[in-house]
Amino acid sequence: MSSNHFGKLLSVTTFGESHGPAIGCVVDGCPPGLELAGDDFVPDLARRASGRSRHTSQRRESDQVEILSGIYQGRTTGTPIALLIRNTDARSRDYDDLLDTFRPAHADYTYWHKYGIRDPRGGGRSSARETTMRVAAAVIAKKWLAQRCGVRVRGYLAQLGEITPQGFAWDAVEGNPFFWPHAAQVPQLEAAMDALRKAGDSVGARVEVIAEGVPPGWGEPIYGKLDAELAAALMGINAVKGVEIGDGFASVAQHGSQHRDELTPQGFASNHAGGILGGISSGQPVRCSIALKPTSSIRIPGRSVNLRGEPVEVTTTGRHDPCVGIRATPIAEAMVALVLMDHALRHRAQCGDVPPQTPRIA
Ligand code: EPS
Repeated sequence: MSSNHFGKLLSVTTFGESHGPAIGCVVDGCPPGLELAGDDFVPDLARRASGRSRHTSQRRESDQVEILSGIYQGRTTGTPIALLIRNTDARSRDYDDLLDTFRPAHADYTYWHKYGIRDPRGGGRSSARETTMRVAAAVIAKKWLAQRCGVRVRGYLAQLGEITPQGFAWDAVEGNPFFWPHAAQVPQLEAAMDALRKAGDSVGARVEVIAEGVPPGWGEPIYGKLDAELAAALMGINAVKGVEIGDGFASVAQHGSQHRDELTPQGFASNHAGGILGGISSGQPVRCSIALKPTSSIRIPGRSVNLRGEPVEVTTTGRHDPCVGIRATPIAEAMVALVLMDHALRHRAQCGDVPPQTPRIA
């Protein structure tokens, strides 16, 4: 009912609030024998963290993972893996003005109506701080997928406001704080973000994730379709307002003769489907992208109401991201990796002994 949990054979439960003592997760269903240590979590948590450039929130958390269970002699034991990260840089006074009102476009209003109580400090449970634990959990999934299945999940920022990449190189993506695939445009992005920050406004973004090496067969008809579960997982990331699989909404204007991915003995002739046919992976790269809305916590005053329903003006101060999309690439990768590992295990459980009858083409 309370939905702090997702996944079937690989499941993740997260807990904690942005300004509570700690956030954490329990990852259950990871097969035994995977080497896992605290250092494994460092790179991806650093990629997601705030305060690593002037273009993100300046809250600086150490994001040090404590592994509380599920590991013996450096390997997973098959039992629940509990991970904990202590919050060390919460500044709750920034939220004093929000005790009595709601930020427009924020979860403040809906949480209040649903629960009748809300932790306004840092947005409480609705804070993007929670995504830290998704990324931590997915470190396990990414490692297992890479080692056991040869699957690599990686993403990049595919649009920032109106700016789109004018070139593409995976090598460029990790070389700038935006996860942008074309290094020559980074000064343009920096200028756009500086202007936005000065104006106290925010902007939306698009992130694309591609999973390579996924074999044919992952995903389940009818209600466990791989694309449906990816969409749900990606849509569940804070600020996400749209998900596309493959060509997504561009498919609307395409003809069947153009959209269909023809099969040849050398492989598929194209990948409009995003690597998923009938809810099951085809063996092509799985391609998804997400639309993130502009952050709701901005300095420009906006109209709202207070708890009594009276009109008020809200201005958000404190440490916020002018574009949450900048930090969303590792989070989107995480959700894709967690869904893929869950489906890999589900496929292995039901169909692991189905013999291949036709050569694989992709
Ligand atoms: C967030 C607001 C800011 C961000 C936070 C997400 O927190 P605070 O107001 O407490 O400084 O820094 O992001 C993180 C702490 C994080 O680790 O991602 C929000 O409103 O969602």
